[in-house]
Order: sequence, then C-alpha cells, then structure tokens
Amino acid sequence: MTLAAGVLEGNRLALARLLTHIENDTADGRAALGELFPYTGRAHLVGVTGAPGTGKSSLVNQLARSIRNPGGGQAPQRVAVIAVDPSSPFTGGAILGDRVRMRDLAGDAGVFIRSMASRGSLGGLAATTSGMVQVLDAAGFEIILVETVGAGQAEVDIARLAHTTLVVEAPGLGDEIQAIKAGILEIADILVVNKADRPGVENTERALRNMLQLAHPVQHTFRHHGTLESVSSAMLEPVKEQPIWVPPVLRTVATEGSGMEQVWQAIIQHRQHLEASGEWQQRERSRLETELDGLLQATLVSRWRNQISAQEYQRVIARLVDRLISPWQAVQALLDGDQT
Ligand SMILES: Nc1nc2c(ncn2[C@@H]2O[C@H](COP(=O)(O)OP(=O)(O)OP(=O)(O)O)[C@@H](O)[C@H]2O)c(=O)[nH]1
Ligand SMILES: [Mg+2]
Repeated sequence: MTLAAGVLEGNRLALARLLTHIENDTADGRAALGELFPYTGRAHLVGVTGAPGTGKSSLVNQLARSIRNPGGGQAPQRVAVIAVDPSSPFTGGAILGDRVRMRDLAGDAGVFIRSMASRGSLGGLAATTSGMVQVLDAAGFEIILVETVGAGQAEVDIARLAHTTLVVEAPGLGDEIQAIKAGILEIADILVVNKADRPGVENTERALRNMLQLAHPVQHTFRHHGTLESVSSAMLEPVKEQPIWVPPVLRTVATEGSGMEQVWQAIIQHRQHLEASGEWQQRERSRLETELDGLLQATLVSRWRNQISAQEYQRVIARLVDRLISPWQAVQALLDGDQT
C-alpha cells in the first residue's frame, strides 16, 4: 500500500512518515501529494502568529482541547497542529510548550501534532508547510492550526496560506508598536491579547482597538495575485455591498485555558463570514495561485542553476564586483550568455 493510500485510510504511522517525506521534499513525497490533492480543499486553515513568547504554543494547545471538547452538544472536529520552527532562539518556550501539548492531547485520535524545523526544501518554508497542510487536509483533519513565530515575512506567508489568521499579542512587550511596524493588523482576522492575567492588558487592548478603528472603516484588504492590497471601501461599495469583517479583540489566559471558547467561536464565525461573502473562494484561489507561483519560481531558478557551471557563475559575479558590469547586465550575461 502506498503512503498516500495509508493516509486516506487514517493510518497515523503512514501520516507521520509521509510528513517526513514532505519535510525532506522527496520524490515519493511529491508523488503522494499528487495522489492526495484531489482529497484536499475541505480543511479550515488557521494561522497563529505573533511575537516570540506571546504564548502561541500554549494557546494552540488549549484551543485544540476546546475544539475537541466543544460545548452545547456539538460534534468535535478533528484538529491537526503544525508548529513551524518551534525552536525559537528568543524564548525557547515553544519546546516546553510542545512537550506539554503532547502530554495533554496524547491518545486522542482526533488530534495530530507535528513540529517542523526544516526550511531547506525547494520553495522554502511556505512550500513545505503547504504540502503538510495538504496531507493533513486529505487525512480528514477539519481544522489545521499552523503556529509560526512572527518575524515579518513569515507572518505574511502564513496569512496567505491560512483562511483565518490569529495574531497573538501580550501585554508589556511594546507589541502595539511592533504590530504597526510589521503591518500585522493587515493580516489579522482575529486579535488575541494573551497573558490577560498580566498588568497592562487594558493598554494593549485599547491600542489594538484604536488601530483597528483607524484601519477598518476606511480600508478593505483583499488578496490580488497573491499580494495583499488595500483600497478604500468607498471604492468597493458601488460594486457590491459586502459584509465587512472587523477583527475581534479577545482576551485569553492560555496557561489557564480561559477565553478559548470565545476564540473558537470567532474562528467559526470568521469561516461563516468568508463563506457568506464569497471570500472563501477568493482566498482558495489566491492561496493556490501563490503556491503555484512560489513553486514555479523555485523550480525555474533551480533548473537554471543546474545547467550553468559554477565557474561561469563566479566569473560573472567577479565582473559584477569589479563593476565591469551592472547587476542587470550580470543577469543578462547569465541568462543569455552575453559576453558584455
Ligand atoms: N502569565 C501567563 N503566562 C503565559 C500565558 N500563556 C503562555 N504563558 C507563558 O509564556 C511562556 C511562553 O509561552 P509559549 O506558549 O511557549 O509562547 P510562544 O509564543 O509559543 O513562544 P515561541 O514559540 O518561542 O515564540 C511560557 O512560559 C508560558 O507558560 C498566559 O496566558 N499567562
Ligand atoms: Mg511556540
């Protein structure tokens, strides 16, 4: 039986092994992705990002528990967690978080947790994460939580991958300022102020709400050819009266598990909003477009690098460094063998 067939049957060992193939970007892994792709497109991808140490791992852990034990007689959804680059050099907290998570949720067949450190594959972190998400989606996990440490570009990449993006802040880190710098509000669908047991929570919350008020009545963010763009909603309104999603600001104490039900409900509401507004389809399309674009670029560059000799490459760089040719001329020389 192929690994892909094993995954479709719900075999956890096959799932774990296939994820390793994806992480290492093997030929078998790519073949399996081809087999599984028709079974994808059902999962709700939730990105969880934010500054180091804000409590993302703790939150994801508690959220997974909440999802597995929903109130009001709802059927629990199957949840998978991918922790990207868990060995944060800043806090080291995530490794501990991972262990705690394992222990809490171990033995529940409706939960699957995977850490991912490698980012060496073709197409980089985004391609690997996206492949893993496809495998978990095909395996029948309905909610896939992807935790990344916010460091600029990674946050934006996750937002492009996810249907719903949670940005986690914590009081007292000067995060309000960081948020503006990173343009984090642009990508946040739900804002979580974690560590609400700490002093300064009101300030953080107020700062976020103020920024949202500035941002939301006049701005509408959408994805166009994989890039985030925003236009004034006045420009959109004549075209179509679209319900606008204003990101809620929610308090949590992840270490105690408080506020989780509200976060989970907000995630469900966001999905309903995406479906009702037609944005779900738009995001699906731009997600796939972005992925294709990334893979295409990586593949073309790597193909081209394979056919040019290292010697030739070094020769052009030497000429560039000596300022005999400009960067554009260097590109031309490498692509067209132009002997400028
Ligand atoms: N007081 C308090 N501490 C918390 C809360 N949530 C998490 N912590 C603590 O904050 C530290 C970091 O938590 P993590 O969950 O590892 O944070 P993280 O954002 O995943 O960290 P990185 O992945 O390293 O960026 C740990 O010591 C947690 O116990 C909270 O709500 N209140
Ligand atoms: Mg973490």
